[in-house]
Amino acid sequence: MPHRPVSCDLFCAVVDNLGDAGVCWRLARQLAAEHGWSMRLWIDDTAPLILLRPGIDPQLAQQTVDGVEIRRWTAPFPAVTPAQVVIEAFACELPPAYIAAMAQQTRPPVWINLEYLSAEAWVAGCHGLDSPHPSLPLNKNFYFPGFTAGTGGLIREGSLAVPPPSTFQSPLTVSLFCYDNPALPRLLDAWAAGNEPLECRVAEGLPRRQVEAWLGTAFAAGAEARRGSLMLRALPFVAQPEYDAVLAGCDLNFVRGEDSFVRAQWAERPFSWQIYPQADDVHHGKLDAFLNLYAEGLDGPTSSGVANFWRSWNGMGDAGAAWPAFRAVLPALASHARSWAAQLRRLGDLAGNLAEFCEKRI
Ligand code: TRH
Repeated sequence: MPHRPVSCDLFCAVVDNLGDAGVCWRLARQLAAEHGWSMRLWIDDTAPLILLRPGIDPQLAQQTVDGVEIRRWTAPFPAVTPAQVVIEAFACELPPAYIAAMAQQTRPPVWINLEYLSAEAWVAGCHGLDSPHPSLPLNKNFYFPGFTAGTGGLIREGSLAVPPPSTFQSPLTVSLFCYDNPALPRLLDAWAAGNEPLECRVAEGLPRRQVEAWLGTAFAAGAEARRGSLMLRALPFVAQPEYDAVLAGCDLNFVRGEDSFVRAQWAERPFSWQIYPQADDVHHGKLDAFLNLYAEGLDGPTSSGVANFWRSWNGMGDAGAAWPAFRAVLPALASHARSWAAQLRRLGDLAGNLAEFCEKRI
């Protein structure tokens, strides 16, 4: 590790939801804690961050939490000395004044564009490629998280414990974190009408509001409701580390987007993923790209049980009808989840891989 801590500016523009902030906060904290980097996180909206890490003060334009200097990204952008490493998360487009300052540095910063997570086959071929700036003496490197060799791997903190395998006691325990999902009411119907006792722990926000609509009665955080074989518990929103405990405490996890999707894989339990919906159903191809990777090594019934259910959960079928076949393969999926996570760990973690990539170029 270089003597003087590496300085790094990480830029995050919050598009919607929590994931942009969720991924950037995890990465910033890990680079500071595990690699001793001097981290400065520029974020244009701290609201999601405060949910993910209670204690962050929304009033402060500048504060240091968990070894990360958090700065509100405002326009006009303040005149600061660019860091040695500049991470532009999810192609958020850096402030022009900051780019001009980067070009003034005697040693141009290592400029990283951290891409969204995708399982598509082309990702490994684009990982690490660089593109020279059209007019300034700067080079941008594209850095792709991923599930295969040749990518940057996934975010995984060194301190993250591997939970004990689930035991599938009765009731079956399920956590629910999703977007607005038209497939949900049919699934809740199937669970309520089923023979097996099932406890569904419902995350705050979009999931709870949809369950409340299905119940037709108030269902505030902390509330419980029973319908036939289905027991529903409304969870409060918990900080990121506690969310890992929610995932580790269930037999099956419904997750979405990017960060919770990755955490579900580190929880080494069966999961169902609602991918971030995009126009023209572009996300369907991305879903299948991951399914093809994830289902490698699974036998026919397990693979089709997963594929049919996930596709139904993402608008391509009836999740209520696809549930029994998915339920039947959960034990097989539970052991697959452990070998899958072991396979992912062999890629190294994204923060470690990124630090190595950058430190070679500083
Ligand atoms: O919130 P998301 O839907 O974020 C999305 C995705 O990142 C998507 O890729 C991106 O394009 C879009 O934003 C703009 O889902 P995600 O990525 O799972 O982020 C949710 C975060 O919330 C994650 O860090 C886990 C965290 N979380 C908690 O910390 N506590 C909780 O109680 C819950 C339910 C979630």
